[in-house]
Order: sequence, then C-alpha cells, then structure tokens
Amino acid sequence: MSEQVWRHFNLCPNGDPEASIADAAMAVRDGAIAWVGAARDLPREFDAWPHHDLGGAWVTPSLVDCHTHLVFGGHRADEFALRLAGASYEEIARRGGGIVSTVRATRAADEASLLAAAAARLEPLIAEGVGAVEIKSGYGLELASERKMLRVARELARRYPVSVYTTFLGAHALPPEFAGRADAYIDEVCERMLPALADEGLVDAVDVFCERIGFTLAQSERVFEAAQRRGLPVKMHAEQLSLMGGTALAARYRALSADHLEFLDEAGVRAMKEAGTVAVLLPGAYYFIRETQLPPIESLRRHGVPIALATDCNPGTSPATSLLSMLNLGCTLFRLTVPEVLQGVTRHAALALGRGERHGELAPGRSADFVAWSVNSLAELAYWIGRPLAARVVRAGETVHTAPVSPWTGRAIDNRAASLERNRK
Ligand code: DI6
Ligand code: FE
Repeated sequence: MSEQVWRHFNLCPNGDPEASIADAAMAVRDGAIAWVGAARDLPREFDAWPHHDLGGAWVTPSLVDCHTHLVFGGHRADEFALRLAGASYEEIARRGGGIVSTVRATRAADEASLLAAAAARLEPLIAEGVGAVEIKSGYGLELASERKMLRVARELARRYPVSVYTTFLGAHALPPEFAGRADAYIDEVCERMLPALADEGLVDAVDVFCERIGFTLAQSERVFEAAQRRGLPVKMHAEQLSLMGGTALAARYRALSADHLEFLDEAGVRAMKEAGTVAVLLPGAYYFIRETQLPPIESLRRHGVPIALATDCNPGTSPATSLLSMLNLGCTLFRLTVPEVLQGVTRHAALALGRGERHGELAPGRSADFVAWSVNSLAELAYWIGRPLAARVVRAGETVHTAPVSPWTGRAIDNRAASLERNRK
C-alpha cells in the first residue's frame, strides 16, 4: 500500500478560484485521494505518512482536453501558405484539399507511424498538465482506416500517463469514393463502420460534422440514431461556419457537447441548457481560420450553459498542441474570464466528456491526478503565452513529469524563482 501526504500548496480543487484553499494538504492512498482540505484541518491519522512539500505552488486538477483530432497523417503547412495567399478554408475544401488531403495521408500511414506522429503531439500536452484527452477518428473515412486511428488512440492510453476517450467521427467529411453519394456514405457509417468499431470496444462517443461542407441535419440525425441504438453518447461539430440548427438537434439527442458554435443562436443556447449539453469553444480554430463571428458568449452565460475550451488539435484549422495557449486565446479573443477558462479545461471539460465523476475535480475518493504549477497566481495560467508552467504533473499519486532542468544552471526551470527569492528575504 502506498501512502503519502502532499503539503505546502494552494489548492484550486475544481477550476473555480472562488473555491480555492490557501495552504492545503492532500493525503493519497494507493493513487486515490483519502483526504483533502486546509492543512490545519489535516486529521492526525495522516501525520505519520511520508510528506511531500510542494513549495507553495498552486495546485489544480489535471487539465482535460475534451476535443482533439490528435491522430492524423501528414500536416497541412502547405495549405496554410495557400490560405495566406487568399484562399478560404471552404474554397480549399471544395477543391479537394483540406480534410480530404489529410484523409489520403492518414490512409497511407501505417499504425506505427501514425502512433509516433500522434505521440509527438500528445507529449507536449501531458508535459503541460493534461491528464485526459478526447481523440476523434474521422481522417480514415473507411472502416479499416477509422479502426487504425482509434486503435492508435487506445494505444496512446496504454503508453502514456493520460486517460484517452475515443470518439468515432466517421461523418467528418465525404470520402472521394462517395462523391455525390453522401446518403450512401451515411449508410456505411451507420450500418457498417459504427457497429463494427463499437463491437471492438474502440468507441466511447460519436460525433458528426454538421455543416454545409460536412453533413446535413437529416444525415446527422441518422448517425445519432445509430449511436443511440448502441447506447453511445453523441456530440456535434455545430454552427462553426454557418447556422445549421445542428445544436438543437444535438440537444434533442442529449448530446454531451456541441462544439465550435460561432454561429449559434439563442434558441440553440436554450436547447443546450435544457439538455445539459456543454458548449465546447475552440479558440484555436477561430484564431487559425481568422473567423470574425464570435460565439454567443453572453447568451451562454445568461442561460448558464457550462463552457469548456479545447485545442481542437487538427492539421487543418487548429494545429495546436498547447491547451494553456487556449486559455489565453479564450480570454483575449472571446473575452472569457479567468475563472471561466480555468473551469473550461477542468470541471466543464470533464462534463463535456461525460466523465465529470472521474476528471476535472480533486475530492476524496477520486484519483490523485493533479498539477503543481510554477505560478504565484492562478491568472498566470491564462496570462503567459507559450510558457511551460507545470512544475510537477501527478497521476494517481505518481509524479509523471517535472519541470525541465535548465542546461545552463542545472536547476529545474521555475517561473516563480525570482519572487520566491524575494519572499525568502
Ligand atoms: N471542424 C474543424 O475545425 C476540423 N474538423 C471539423 O469538423 C477541421 C478538420 C480539418 O480541416 O482537417
Ligand atoms: Fe474539431
């Protein structure tokens, strides 16, 4: 049996700074939290357990990246250059570039190279403090290649200290061999691909890209029905480029989340509230495609729809491998507040995965998955751009990552060092 007490830290247990506890302590037995609270209240029984001093760090639950397309072949830096020369995302997609070019690269890649490429994107997320990540298929668009993507996602979970939740996104784009036959492709998705992959245990949830360049409302609904028959929860890429009404449909199917939402209207917000659907905002995609239509933040707030943030890591619209950067973009571009973005990558992101009981909060009985941050205030997590801030990443009580050691000083890189020096004087 392993027993430990973590001491000397400030705790933000669920992403809400209001719930913070100064000078907290946490007792961990066999990877699970036995007790957590203010250090002065630590029960005597834990006094004999080995202590770890976190040096006055801020601690939050491990972060949750609840929307990624982390597994894919190749990249699209060339297309990025075309867009800089004036082509729009939709134009490129209509010309057979865009998603379909990643489909070609993903189909051509073998499992080992897909795994290596995805691992190289996952590692920076883990080092940054991400303890749970959702990974979608959707660049295979045929049974064997979708299976390959989902198997790679499952393999990442075996190799890395991170929870992976898989989402089948067969309805991401129309594969070239089905050109002009979208309904026939949806038959394939619903009748062959989804049942087979679900039977193999590769699918935790089902997603649809409901969009002019994706699938219609009627097609999306067929995919949702197929998911429902299998007892799988659904989510949707909705209202990203236009108002399709997908969110209201998703809400009717009690979707875990509706994602993107730039063009969402008030009726859609109300439907989300009633269904308990989380609004997943993706500021990386908004930024990267230089969108100007802002998601309806005020309306989401007014109706009390939980807001989550994610990287949307994908080669076409958000080549992002930093969730902390999304906090900054969420604040600067969407005018979200610091408490909103912190909850957006902890509690609310866990809800968007339907895993609120497992991730996004530190409480007795839960796995001791947390990050000790090298910051003096929580706002720094949203403030710095591109600065590694995790001093220690802990999963089930085990340290899985610590801040890198400076090759120049030989000491761990600690962003608080200067002010700590000052405090000591
Ligand atoms: N919306 C997105 O932003 C990504 N997929 C989607 O449905 C983009 C996918 C890509 O361009 O590769
Ligand atoms: Fe996406």
